[in-house]
Amino acid sequence: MRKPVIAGNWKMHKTVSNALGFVKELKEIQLPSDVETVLCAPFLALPAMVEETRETGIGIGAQNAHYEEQGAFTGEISMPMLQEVGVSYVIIGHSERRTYYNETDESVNKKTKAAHAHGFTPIVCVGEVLEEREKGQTGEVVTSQVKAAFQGLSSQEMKKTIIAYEPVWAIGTGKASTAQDAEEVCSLIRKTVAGLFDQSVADEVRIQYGGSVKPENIASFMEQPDIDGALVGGASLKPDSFAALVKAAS
Ligand code: G2H
Repeated sequence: MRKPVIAGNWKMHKTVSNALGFVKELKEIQLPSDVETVLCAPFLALPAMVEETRETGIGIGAQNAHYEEQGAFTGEISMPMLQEVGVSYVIIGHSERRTYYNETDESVNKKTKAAHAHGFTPIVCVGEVLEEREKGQTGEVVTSQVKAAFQGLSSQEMKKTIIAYEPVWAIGTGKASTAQDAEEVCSLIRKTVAGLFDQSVADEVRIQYGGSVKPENIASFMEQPDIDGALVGGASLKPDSFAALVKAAS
C-alpha cells in the first residue's frame, strides 16, 4: 500500500531562527511513523533544518530549484547545491511559481528530470484555475499538465514522484475543494499515469491534495481512495497544527 505523505509548504514564511524554533517544538510531539512527514522551507533555513531533523524521520524539502547544474542564472539555486546540504525533496511547478515566475510545463518537466538525476523526491504540482474549472476544463487541463510534466521519465522515477493536485482557486483562500471533487481529479491523474506508464506504476505513485487543507478537513481527503496525503501551506506554519495533520493521516 502507498505510504501517506504530508508535506508542509512554508512558502515565503519563517527566518532561519523561526524555522529552527518550529522544528524544536515539533520534535517534542510524538509523530506516527507510518506517515511520511516533510517540511519544505525557504532555502536559507534548509541546512539548519536538515541538521536539526537528523534521526527524526522528518524529511526536508526545497520549494523550487533550477534544472541546470550551474551557470549564469542570477538568484537561482541548483539541485547540486541542495544535494550537498542534505535536502531530500523539492516542490516543482507550484501554481504560485507558474503564475509569478513564468514556470511552464516545459520547465516543470526539466526540473522533474533534474530532481531525479540528483536523487530527490520531486513533489510536482498540477491544478486548474477557477476559469478553467467553471468552463468544465479541469480534466483536460490537469491531464495535459501531467503528460507534459512526466514526459521522458523512467518507470522507477515516476514511482518515486509525488504528485500534488492543487486547484488554484483553493490555494490560500480558505475555500478547499470538496473531497469528492478532489478525488475525481486525483483518480483521473492516476489513470493518466497508468496510460503514460502502466497500472503498476500508477498504483505506486502517491497523489496529494493541496489547497486550504487544515486539521478540520484533512480526514475527508484522506478517506478518498486516490488521495495519499496533502501539501499544506497555511496550516503547516504552526507545529501543533502541522502535527495534527500528520496524525490525521496515520
Ligand atoms: C497550496 C497550499 C500549499 P494552502 O498552495 O501548497 O497552500 O494550504 O495555504 O492553501
